[in-house]
Amino acid sequence: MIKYYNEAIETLDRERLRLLQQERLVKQVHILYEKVSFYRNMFDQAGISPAMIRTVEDLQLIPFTKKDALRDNYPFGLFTLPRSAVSRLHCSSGTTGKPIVVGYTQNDLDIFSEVIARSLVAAGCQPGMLMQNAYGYGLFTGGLGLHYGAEKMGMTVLPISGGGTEKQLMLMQDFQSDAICCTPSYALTLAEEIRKRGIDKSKLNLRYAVLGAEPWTDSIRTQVEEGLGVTATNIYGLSEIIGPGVSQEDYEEKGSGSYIWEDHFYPEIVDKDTGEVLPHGQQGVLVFTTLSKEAMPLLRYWTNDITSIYYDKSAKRSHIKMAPISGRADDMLIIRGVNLFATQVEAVLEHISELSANYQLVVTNSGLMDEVMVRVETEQVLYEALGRECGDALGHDKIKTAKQVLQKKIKDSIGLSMQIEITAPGLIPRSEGGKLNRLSDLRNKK
Ligand code: ADP
Ligand code: K
Repeated sequence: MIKYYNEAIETLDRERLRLLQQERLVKQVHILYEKVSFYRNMFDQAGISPAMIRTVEDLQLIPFTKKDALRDNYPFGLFTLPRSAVSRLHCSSGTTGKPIVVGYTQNDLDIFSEVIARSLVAAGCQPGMLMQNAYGYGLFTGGLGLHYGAEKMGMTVLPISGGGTEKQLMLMQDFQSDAICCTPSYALTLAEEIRKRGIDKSKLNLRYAVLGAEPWTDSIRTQVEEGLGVTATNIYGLSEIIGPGVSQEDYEEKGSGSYIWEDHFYPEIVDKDTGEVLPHGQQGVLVFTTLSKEAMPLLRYWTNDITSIYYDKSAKRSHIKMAPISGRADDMLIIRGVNLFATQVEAVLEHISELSANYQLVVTNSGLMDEVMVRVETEQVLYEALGRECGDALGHDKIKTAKQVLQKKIKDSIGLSMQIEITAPGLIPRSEGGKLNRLSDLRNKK
């Protein structure tokens, strides 16, 4: 059994880790100033020079790099090298029009595989295990990222990609997959299909699920772990920084946050309005500086993801941890003055056993004010039992009570009154292989 993929680095004492970060940072800042006109102009306009950046604290002198910079320099304008020196290109979806383009040298790809390999060991995987890779292959960084990282770590990879649930379940049984990686919403779909089809869970060999690419909470974790018979951990990342594997939760430290592989990615949490760096433990926008990337390094990249970072003294590794992402700053709803992420509602569902983790938020403003409706499904087994008991499961007292409890818990913990619609199982949209949008914003845009 291996406990670490790269023990020396993963447990490096923090002072030496800091020195390594600074050494890499200094080198990278010089390269960017020399090779990338976007950064040269940024430094010149801010009245700073590369020589002023000597420590990670000095990063605060540098303005943020936002997604616009990638759009404005589309497709290859942020590369430090000619396109011909780049080994691979990936794109992230981007909301409208042109995608965001990222490039990797062979060395960048090695780092990508290295951080994924570390992540998979942290997730509980071991060399020799079979990884069913149900992340999408293609321009998306998830499929190929996990693929090469799992191979490097010594796993057998099944490159099945996302979707095709029938085949996923067949090969999962026939090949006895030990682990699966996919989005949490797709893991939920698979768990549900296993139950629906009456697949005998003792015929499965799954032990670990490595889930990421979208926000999720323990409400989903509980259902996936039970439904697939796995230990499920969180993997986080974004194309601009490298892809998945920027951070990963340890399977024995579940719930305490995900390690950020700090020798390659330097994190800061900043106030979303003022940009001021916030102390450890405080929530804000996650900002990353890459430390070792060659083709497209980024300084203080504004991820738009909301979380906090902190050191966990009792942890196996010395690297800093981040809390689960609450959501993206641009997915945050402001309802009657209250900030709201879908994950806050999801977190409440965990404590109501009558309800499943299949939910959707519908926002409207047909009246004078914005209204949020939570549509959530009844838990399947209970639904069937209650249906047999009284004909209409949704009319059963247990469900009526669950609805009231949900309404009250949401009011108490979030501070908003929401309408609740409890539905029969199967009526809320499911992931068919990729990320799932749980928000339906029907407010008429002015
Ligand atoms: P795309 O934009 O095409 O979906 P990316 O993979 O680059 O491609 O998306 C990265 C974003 O996905 C992150 O900035 C974050 O918002 C979200 N994300 C990725 N992993 C997680 C995770 N484990 N938890 C929450 N959000 C995640
Ligand atoms: K629940």
